Amino acid sequence: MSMEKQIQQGYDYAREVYAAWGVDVDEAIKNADAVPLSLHCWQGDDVGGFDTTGDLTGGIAATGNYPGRARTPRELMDDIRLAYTLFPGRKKLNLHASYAVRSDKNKDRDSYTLNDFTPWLDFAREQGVGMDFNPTYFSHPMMDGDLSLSSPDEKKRRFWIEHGKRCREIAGGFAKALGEPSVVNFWMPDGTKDTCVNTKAFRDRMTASLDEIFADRAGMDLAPCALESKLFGMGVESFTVVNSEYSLGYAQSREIMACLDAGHYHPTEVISAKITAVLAFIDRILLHVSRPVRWDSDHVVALDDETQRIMDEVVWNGYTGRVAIGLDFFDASINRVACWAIGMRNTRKALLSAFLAPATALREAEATGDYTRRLALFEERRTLPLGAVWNYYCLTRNVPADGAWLGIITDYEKNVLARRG
Ligand code: RNT
Ligand code: ZN
Repeated sequence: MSMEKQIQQGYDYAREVYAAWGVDVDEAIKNADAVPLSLHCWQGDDVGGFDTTGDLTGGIAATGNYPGRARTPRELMDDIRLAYTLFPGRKKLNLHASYAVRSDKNKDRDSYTLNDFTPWLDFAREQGVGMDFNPTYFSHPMMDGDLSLSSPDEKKRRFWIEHGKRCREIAGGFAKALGEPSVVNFWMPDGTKDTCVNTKAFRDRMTASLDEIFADRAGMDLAPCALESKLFGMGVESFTVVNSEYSLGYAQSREIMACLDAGHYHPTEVISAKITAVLAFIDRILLHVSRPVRWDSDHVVALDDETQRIMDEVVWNGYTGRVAIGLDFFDASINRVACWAIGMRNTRKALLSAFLAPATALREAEATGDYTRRLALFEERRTLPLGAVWNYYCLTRNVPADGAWLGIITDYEKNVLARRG
């Protein structure tokens, strides 16, 4: 039997199974397909970027040295171009400021303009995707150790304030050019390795800096800003200026978005438990979908319980319009293009599964207090034929089904990545 025929048969079977639960498979596919997922450029080159030559700093690390890292904007675009053919659904490109292709080599991060990202804008146009953006508060000589916006060094602090403002302008440019809002995510490593005495002073300086960056409210529609919290970074273990409480308070009081990264909390704390709590008081959030293995390790997103719970919470509570979703991981120990494909396919699969779930039956069980039935349904849902619907979805979008995409990457590795030296 041809693969196409097999997939069609699987779909026919799955459609009936789901119909028995009152679920319309085609509707679920349409809904899952429409949610934008933002692909992070930094998986392709181990968060290296193109505007500095130094080491990665800021308490984050990509471990491994698998061959084939993208070394130039061209190579990174080639890799992303291929990755985009390996998963279905609406996508965006998530770029860091450090990936500037500078029009003038003397320009620094405090003076970047849209012109320094022209090749990326052209690439986004070519691919028909929107763009998200991130100021880069790490891997740069103007960092004060691990401090940026909270630095007591006024010259450095001012440099990073200007960087934040430039990034808002650039993202506004992306949004105008592409006709789709560009979310600007602010994450900075600021904190101290050992116990901090004057924690208030650091936070006061951070607040003053952020307030200056966000003072101009114009442009927030086209380029909405988010603040990402963190628990700790390597070398920044004892005190983090923008921790969870800080970011939620800031985002709520200043009417910006909060960014929740799956790896930025205590090991048993999960962001799926926070989504409707945060959205009760904050208008929109950004999610960094990642996989923390014992710590903020940024492993490739798996189709695990937490990824599923995240998507269930977003979808079942009707929050797809108020939640922006980006991927955030960097694994240098395996094929980097495969990382994108695996992470994106899993994230989209979790979305599809959320839309396919017997939500009406689940809600009914809960509403009638029948928690036994609710649990039974939750468990039976795990073995519903998601894979059959997924493969059909891929087929109809001209994207390889499960089992058919890895070979494409293996060829690319042989013909392109292995030659990079
Ligand atoms: C770091 C944050 C942040 C970065 C990217 C590169 O802990 O998660 O989002 O991963 O900005
Ligand atoms: Zn993140």
